[in-house]
Amino acid sequence: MAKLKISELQAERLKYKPTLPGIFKNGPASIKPVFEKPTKSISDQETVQKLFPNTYGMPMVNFRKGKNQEISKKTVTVGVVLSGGQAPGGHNVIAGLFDGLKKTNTKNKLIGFLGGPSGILENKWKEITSQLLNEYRNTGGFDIIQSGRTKIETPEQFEQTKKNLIDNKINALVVVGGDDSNTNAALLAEYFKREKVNISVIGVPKTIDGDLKNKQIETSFGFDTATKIYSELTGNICRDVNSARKYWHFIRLMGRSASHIALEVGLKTQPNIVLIGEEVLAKKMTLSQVVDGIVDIVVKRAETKKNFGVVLIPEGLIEFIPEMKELISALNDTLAENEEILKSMANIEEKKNLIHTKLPGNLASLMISLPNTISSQLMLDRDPHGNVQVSQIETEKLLVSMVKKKLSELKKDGKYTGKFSTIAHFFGYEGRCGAPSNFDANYTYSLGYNSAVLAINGLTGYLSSVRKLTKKAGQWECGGIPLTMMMNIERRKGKEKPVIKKALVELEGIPFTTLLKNRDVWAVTESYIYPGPIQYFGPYSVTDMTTVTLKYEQK
Ligand code: FBP
Repeated sequence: MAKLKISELQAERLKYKPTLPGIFKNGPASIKPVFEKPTKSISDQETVQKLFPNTYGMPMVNFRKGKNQEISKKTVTVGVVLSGGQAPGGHNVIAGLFDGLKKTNTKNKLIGFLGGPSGILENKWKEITSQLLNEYRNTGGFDIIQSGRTKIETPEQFEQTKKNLIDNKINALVVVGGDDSNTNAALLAEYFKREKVNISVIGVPKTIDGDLKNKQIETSFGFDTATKIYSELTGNICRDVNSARKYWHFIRLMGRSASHIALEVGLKTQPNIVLIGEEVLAKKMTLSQVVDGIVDIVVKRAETKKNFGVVLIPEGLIEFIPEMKELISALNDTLAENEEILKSMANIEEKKNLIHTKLPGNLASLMISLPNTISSQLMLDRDPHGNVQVSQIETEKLLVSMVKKKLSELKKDGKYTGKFSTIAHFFGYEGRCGAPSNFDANYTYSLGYNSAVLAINGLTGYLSSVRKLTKKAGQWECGGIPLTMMMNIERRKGKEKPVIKKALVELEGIPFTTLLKNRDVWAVTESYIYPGPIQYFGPYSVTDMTTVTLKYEQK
């Protein structure tokens, strides 16, 4: 077979040797797991404990130096699955996992399930070999085995998973995913324990959204690279704006349920307006108040002849506006309850008319008042975890049209004399498969290696945890945290379910308060910063810098 053509940069990146935390220097057989105190779920303890009687309350694990030769005597087969949206560094998780397994025992085997969790259900997999991996080390994407959003949820699916893993003689399954996929990992770990099946389940924290984090999981992988890519793009737009001085750019940034991406990109580029969903929710702002806030700044800038600027909008903004949140939540339930009848309707208007009759009056009126495209986008299928697909809702265009309308009213009253030409953008898919930054290349490789150590030690229901991330990679600390510790009860698809709680932007945290302190100045001046592209070669301060969010959170 002809060899695939690769770019010069990729060829150089394939040679990059990720730095592992010092604890891994002599391999897994010289590491001992040290157990801390029993843990509790972050809330709803009684209910979560009842749902996870076999895996609830497990202690956190830290890895320390110590003889552990026994693990080299066993031969294990591990399965790995990439679940959910792509995030830079997924290939290095697999590389770290593979190297950790082989370093323990060269006979250990790694197989990758294809296309996400559906690969487990359909028993589609391929063996990961060093030859295969050598083409993927330090590259972006999940294409080595692809990803998918199938949720393993019915009793039949759990049974099928058990059967396929047993048939393939798998000792451990590593699930690389976000909060929903790791919730699924926790359910699987509990199920295997209940069924007395000796298969470990280990999670790896992935998502560009950055909302799978806590004290022990300082960041999810991919957030670093994706935000660096969006910051480069946003910085370039700021510079274009400052050069041409004729457009207002409205940029929606991915981040479904939390605004970490918008905040990070805002801090790195200092545009005129950065909307943060969590603030909108805390202040219980209506859609019209959000629009008024933008209008005020547009008018103020126009008074000094500045008819240009940049606005950042988190993708999930719409779900943070209380009235919209209420509408979406009612829609989630109504769509789930009327699934069958809606399926039989071909026409979207017909579907909307039915839904309007099922919604409470105030919510039906709100839905009817929205532009047609937006109300149709709100009706789109939920993902398998019951989330509305906000990546497909064009909030930036909704805001542009509402701001335009208000400005034209002000113009009529002689309160605005400026010009408002706009360009709308959505940055999401552009960043999810970028070649991992040095930080993400090291972090993902370490997370993968760490998951191998957890699995080989027979631990189950743990999330791979690599900490102290603002230090150099060699000084990072490693271990595992029980998945049940991160859980609470939430309403999904119309039912109360145990799920890993998403980490939202903290309004008292340094990242947000830094924005707060500066945003009035950024609104009226051109304080733009142009971060430029990710650097893979050059001075350490440039190649290995972490996100501003991580730096501030670890202060
Ligand atoms: P994960 O939570 O699975 O990592 O995905 C996050 C994300 O990138 C969101 O930012 C975005 O809303 C969503 O995926 C898009 O999903 P899809 O890839 O299915 O279009």
